[in-house]
Amino acid sequence: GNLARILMTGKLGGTGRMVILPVDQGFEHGPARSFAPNPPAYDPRYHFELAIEAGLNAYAAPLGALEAAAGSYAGCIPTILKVNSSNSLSTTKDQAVTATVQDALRLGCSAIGFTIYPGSEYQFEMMEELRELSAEAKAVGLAVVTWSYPRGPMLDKVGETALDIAAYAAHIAALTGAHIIKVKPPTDAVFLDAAKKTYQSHPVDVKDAAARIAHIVQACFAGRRLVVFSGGEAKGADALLNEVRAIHAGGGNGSIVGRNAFQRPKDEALKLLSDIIDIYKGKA
Ligand code: FBP
Repeated sequence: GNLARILMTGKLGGTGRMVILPVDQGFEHGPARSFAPNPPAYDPRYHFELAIEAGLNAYAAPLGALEAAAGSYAGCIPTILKVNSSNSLSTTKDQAVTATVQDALRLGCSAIGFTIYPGSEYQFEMMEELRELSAEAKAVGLAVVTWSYPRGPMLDKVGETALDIAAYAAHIAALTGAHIIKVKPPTDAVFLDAAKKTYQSHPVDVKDAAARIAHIVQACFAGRRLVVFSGGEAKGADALLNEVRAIHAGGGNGSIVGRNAFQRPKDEALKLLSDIIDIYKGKA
């Protein structure tokens, strides 16, 4: 049904790989920080156009942005309704539920998207909210996409993207029943080793970016769940394409690229997204 629709859409349709455009950074980081680098991106219709023209699999956004553009683009590309959101004015590592499964149905979405923060003081409430929303979404045939971002008192900036912590967060998301799991690309840090909390050596060559991706894929039920990796803040095209090469080589299912797409002028963004798609097609 809806998961298949995401997988069958766009230039990567039918390959098992996908590229998704996520635009919730207005909530997470604020409008100017997100959209001033490329002002046409203040208009939610711009993101639909970008995702459609680039031949992506899906576009993910919070309620208001999907509603504001629904009149023009409903049905043109699978959408993922981001049903919870945080913001940079908050001091707590928590998210508010800002949309419902009913909203997703009304807007013709293929999936709901939900963020959990494993490690935060509020992690268990977030997981319980996710359980309720997932059950509702699955009952009506919607897919569930879970953003799993470790953060909280135990983790410093290095810990948030350390390989073992990223794998742990991905595995937790798989266990909550996500169809698609979204994490940041893991670094070569191994947090629990550093903190001398558990094992002394990690079962992976941490210096090998593709091996790190393969370790995350393994944590997502040995590849029985889909896992995509975020693009992060805007960076040079070569750096991003190298990350994508590692995701492809490590067996990851794709990328979810926001700022690196919509903060560039549209022609540059289309070129970069096309290069990313070519890597996932095995052409580059
Ligand atoms: P980007 O490609 O822009 O990193 O988007 C992916 C994403 O998960 C967004 O959905 C979200 O708003 C953002 O990253 C959160 O990033 P951070 O945790 O660094 O604030």
